[in-house]
Amino acid sequence: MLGAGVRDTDPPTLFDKIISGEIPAAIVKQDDKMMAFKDINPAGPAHVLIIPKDRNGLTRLGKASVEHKEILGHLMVTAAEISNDKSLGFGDGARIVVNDGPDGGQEVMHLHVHVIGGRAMQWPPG
Ligand code: D5M
Repeated sequence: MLGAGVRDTDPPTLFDKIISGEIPAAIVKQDDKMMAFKDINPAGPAHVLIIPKDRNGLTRLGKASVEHKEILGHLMVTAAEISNDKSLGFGDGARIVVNDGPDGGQEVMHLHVHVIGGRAMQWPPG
């Protein structure tokens, strides 16, 4: 499903296969709009990725426009809920980050929010 005015003609990614169940993932939370699953290459004791089920043109955050504000808000509220979930290994706070494009270190071109925690983070990141 595409939002008004958005044509998502970019190639699918492995996250589409996670959404469809073709590739297994450790899903921690999902609803009709988003899926959250454990990162296969965790950067901390707890590391969850949150993705929109309908990419709707959001290969990267830099493609966002006003029509995406509802899903972007939903992803952030979900990030807050996950970062507070001690059963997932999170402590007091987390590094919640979106890598955007080549300079941001993004590898998978399907918008995703990283929620990383369970240890104290350093700043600046590499
Ligand atoms: O982050 C892309 C992230 O996607 C990176 O942290 C690894 C993760 N990844 C890659 N394949 C999988 C599977 N199959 N399951 C779970 N997590 C996965 P980026 O911000 O694009 O660099």
